[in-house]
Amino acid sequence: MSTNSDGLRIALFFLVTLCSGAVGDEIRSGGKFPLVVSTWPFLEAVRAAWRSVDSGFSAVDAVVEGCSACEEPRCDGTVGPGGSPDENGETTIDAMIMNGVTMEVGAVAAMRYVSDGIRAARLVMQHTEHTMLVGEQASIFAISMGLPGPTNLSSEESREKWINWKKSKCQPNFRKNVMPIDDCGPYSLESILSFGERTCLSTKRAGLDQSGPYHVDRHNHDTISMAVIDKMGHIAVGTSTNGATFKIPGRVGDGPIAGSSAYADTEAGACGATGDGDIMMRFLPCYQVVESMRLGMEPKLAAQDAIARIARKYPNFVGAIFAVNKNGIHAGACHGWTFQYSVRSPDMDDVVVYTVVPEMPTV
Ligand code: SD4
Repeated sequence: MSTNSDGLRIALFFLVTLCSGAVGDEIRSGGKFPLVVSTWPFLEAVRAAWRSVDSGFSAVDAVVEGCSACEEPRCDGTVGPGGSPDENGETTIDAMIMNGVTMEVGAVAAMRYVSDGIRAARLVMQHTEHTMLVGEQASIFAISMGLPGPTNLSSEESREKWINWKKSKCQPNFRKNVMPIDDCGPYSLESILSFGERTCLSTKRAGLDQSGPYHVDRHNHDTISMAVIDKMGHIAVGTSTNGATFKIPGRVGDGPIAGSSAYADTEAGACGATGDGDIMMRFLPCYQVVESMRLGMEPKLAAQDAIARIARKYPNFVGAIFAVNKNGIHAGACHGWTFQYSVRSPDMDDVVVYTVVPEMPTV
């Protein structure tokens, strides 16, 4: 959550970057390492990661500190507990961590009753041979390994949001090709078939306008995705989100999917993503970005190329990416919304927020 002075800092920076024409350009981190990069102006999260990595902790430790600092105050309502109620009004957590030295990954998906997403993900990475645990079994594992729970992850705000959504007949929602199209469930395929030809099904979407998807914006759909390069030059990434508001229970977004919401390889660089995970996870954009940088592409072009590949198939999708290569050069690209990402490096007095406007790539 930004303080007033954070808000002022962001406004000032926005003005400065607009005036200098530096919005969205590729930036070289002067002092090099350590380096922290995060989606959105999650200033306290970046500061927490910075304190950790600057005092000598590893990139993995710093990612955990940074993402945790966003989970506790529920950044933007969509990270940590108490946000994004699903169709049943429940909040669940998706989170992932990746060590770019060992390529180990730990993730939890649709985790219930435990609010510490990134810590649960680290437990999976460091204390199992697995990569991902899901649902209630992820919660049982996390609690058995010492995390607090079971806890009700709803908040007054998420309950109110859900009650209002129920009152508006569960609109909008994520159903398609089912009946009823304009009310709450139970939903069925049978009743729609009675309308006639099966080819008509594609026009029967519940709560969705054919011209565009469920409206995705920062306040129903958000992720902290963070990359840290530590003093050794080792890279780690992590993500945490409570996903998409009014999602169908059981839905898992891109947050816990390595290569989609984030990816790291110390030999190449890192990437973090935010946006419509249901679309983005079909393209593994962060894997693409890191592999492009490995082949020599500059971060700006790598990020633009990954976003453009999605936009060609889904022109209405909303999403954004930051890319940072192993030398600390960073950039962002976005589609459908204006994106901001935050950086802290040794040559900065505090976190700097970069603004990226949507654009089609020149390639
Ligand atoms: C998801 N991508 O679950 C995540 C949440 C998000 O901005 O919005 N990120 O789809």
